[in-house]
Amino acid sequence: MRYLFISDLHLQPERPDITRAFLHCLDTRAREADELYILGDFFEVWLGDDEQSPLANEVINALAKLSGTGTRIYVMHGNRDFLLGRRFCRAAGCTLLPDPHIVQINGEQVLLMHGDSLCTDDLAYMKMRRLLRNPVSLFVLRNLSLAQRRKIGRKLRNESREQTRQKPSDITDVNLGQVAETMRRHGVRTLIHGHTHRPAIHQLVIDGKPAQRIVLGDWDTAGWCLKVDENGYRLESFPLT
Ligand code: LP5
Repeated sequence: MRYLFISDLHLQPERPDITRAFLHCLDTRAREADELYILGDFFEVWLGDDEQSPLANEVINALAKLSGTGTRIYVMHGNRDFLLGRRFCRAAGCTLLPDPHIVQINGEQVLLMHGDSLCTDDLAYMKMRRLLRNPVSLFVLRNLSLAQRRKIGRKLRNESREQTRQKPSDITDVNLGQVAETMRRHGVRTLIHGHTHRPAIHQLVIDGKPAQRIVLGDWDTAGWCLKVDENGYRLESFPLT
C-alpha cells in the first residue's frame, strides 16, 4: 500500500500558486497513492459547506476526479476548517476522520492528528479551542448566517495573527509531555501531525522504547508531503511552481 499525507495548505483565492501546486499534486503524487490523507487546515478558512466559491468548486471537482480513479481520500479538521462537513465530503468523494484517528500502516498502528490539541502550553489558544469546538458552540456557529460567520471568522483571524506574532515560539509548538502521554494512551509508536509548520521527523524514546513524531509542513514557500510505502516514511518538499 502507498499512502500520501499532506496538511496546512491554507488554500485561498489570494494564493493561486498553492492551488495550482495542489492540483498538480493530485494528478501526480496522489494518483500514485492508494490513500490520500489531508490532516487539517486544508483551507485558509472554511466557514461552512454552504459557502460556494470558485476555489471550493475547483477543489471539490479535483478531489472527486481523484477518488473516481480509485485513490481513497480522508480529510481531518484543522483549527481553520473545523466547519468543513458532510456536504463537502460527499461532493468531493472523501471521508471525514475524527481527530485523533488511528490507521494501520505496514502492520503498525499509527496515530493521526491535526496537532493543535498538542499545543497545551498555548493557554489562550486552548481556551479559544474549548470555546469554539464544544457541541453547543458548533451548533450555534453552524446556524449563524454566512455574513455573521464571515465577520466572526475575520475577527478571529486578525486577533490570532496579532497574538501569534507576540507568542514565544516554544509556546506555539507541541508540548512534548502531552505528545508522550497521547502516544502512550493510544498505544502507538508513530504519530503524524501538522499545524505547527515545523516539518521534521523526530526520533523519540517513550518508556524506554523507540518512537517517532512526524510533522508535516505547511504550503507557503514550498509544498510538503509525506510518502509512505513498504520502505518507510519520506518527508518531501517541492517548489510551488
Ligand atoms: O491558525 P494559526 O496557525 O495562524 O494560529 C493558530 C491559533 N489561531 C486560531 C484562529 C484561526 O487562525 C482563525 C480561526 C478561523 C476559524 C474559521 C471558522 C470559524 C469561524 C467562526 C464562524 C462563526 O486557531 C493560534 C495559536 C496558533 O495556531 C499556534 O498554535 O496560537 O491561537 C490564537 O492566536 C488564539 C489567541 O491566542 C486567542 C484569540 C482570542 C480571540 C478573541 C476574539 C474574539 C472574537 C470572538 C467572537 C465570537
